[in-house]
Amino acid sequence: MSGKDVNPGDFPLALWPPSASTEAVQSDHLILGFTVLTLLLTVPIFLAIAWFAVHFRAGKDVHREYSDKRNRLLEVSWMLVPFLLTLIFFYWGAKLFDIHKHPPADALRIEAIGRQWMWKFQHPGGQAEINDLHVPSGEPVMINMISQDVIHSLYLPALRVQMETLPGRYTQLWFTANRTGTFRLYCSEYCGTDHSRMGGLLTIMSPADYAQWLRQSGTSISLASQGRALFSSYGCSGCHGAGSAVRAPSLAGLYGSPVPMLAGGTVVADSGYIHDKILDPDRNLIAGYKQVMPAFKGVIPEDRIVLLTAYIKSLSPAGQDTQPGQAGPERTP
Ligand code: HEC
Ligand SMILES: [Cu+2]
Repeated sequence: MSGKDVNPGDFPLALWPPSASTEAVQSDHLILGFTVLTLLLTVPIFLAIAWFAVHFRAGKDVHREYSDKRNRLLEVSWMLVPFLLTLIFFYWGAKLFDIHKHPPADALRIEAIGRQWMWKFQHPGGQAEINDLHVPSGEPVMINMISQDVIHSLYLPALRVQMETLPGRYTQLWFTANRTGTFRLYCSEYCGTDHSRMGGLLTIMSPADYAQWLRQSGTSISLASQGRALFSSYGCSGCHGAGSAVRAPSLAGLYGSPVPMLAGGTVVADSGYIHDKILDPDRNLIAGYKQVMPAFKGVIPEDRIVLLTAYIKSLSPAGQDTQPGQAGPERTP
């Protein structure tokens, strides 16, 4: 275990939380820079208002005549200069937003499920944890998340990242931590009675400590292999398996490839598509098949959809790199 740099109970009201990534520091610079600019633009106005209020107060003998002196250059410049200055922040903010929206393709992928009132995290090797999250430092980590019930929001203040978890739709956030330590994680979207308890600790470990933590934490059955077991226990293999009497599409090679739709056009089979197809197969009907698949909405919880998707993913070359070895392709004709 790495040393604990921060004791989460120590500074419950710290206004400036510790930062644990270079992107976090960049966000801080943006916020500080914008605060300074806002002060530069507003403080002189408030000082002037105060001065005018005192100087021109009722009863004081001062010059109050209308003046027709005009300085066009001055008037244009005090609109244009603040506009251009704030525009810099628009580009700066958009650039950071763009970085936050595009996780690197080789990022370590951790699945998160929010539900009233807990977080569940699933690592690719199958290790699962509740409320606490362990991640390695020095490498990009992408958290792919969804909600089992209402809207939640995963907030990792030390990394300055926060993302809503929505029912029925995957959202992502990513970061590369640059130090080890223990920090807080929260749900930052009011989600019911025990919302305030929906949080835990984020532990950032050195890659070696993380590898050791993975080895020590329970199951060594990968998400894909757990998914393969579910694939037969839910009866999916009865239709999608080799030699099935039902005419159902082969799921080998599905992940990442375009699927022709009955309504025309194609849809690329990503996690979101597979998720929707399992829960509500009557939506997005596929060309060339008779839809006989039962809807699994309300039957299969989100954390198991993640496992099934990991299994289906492992049947494709596109999913091989993230789920090495474990599940051998089970090809259907
Ligand atoms: C009764 C047979 C049957 C069962 C059981 C079944 N499916 Fe299907 N499945 C189908 C059929 C038929 C389709 C094509 C539906 C269409 O026309 O849209 C399909 C489509 C799919 C697709 C989209 C495939 C593509 O090529 O785009 C996925 C993913 C899928 N099923 C996963 C599953 C999973 C996971 C399970 C188990 C939880 C399951 N299915 C259970 C018959 C079945
Ligand atoms: Cu919540």
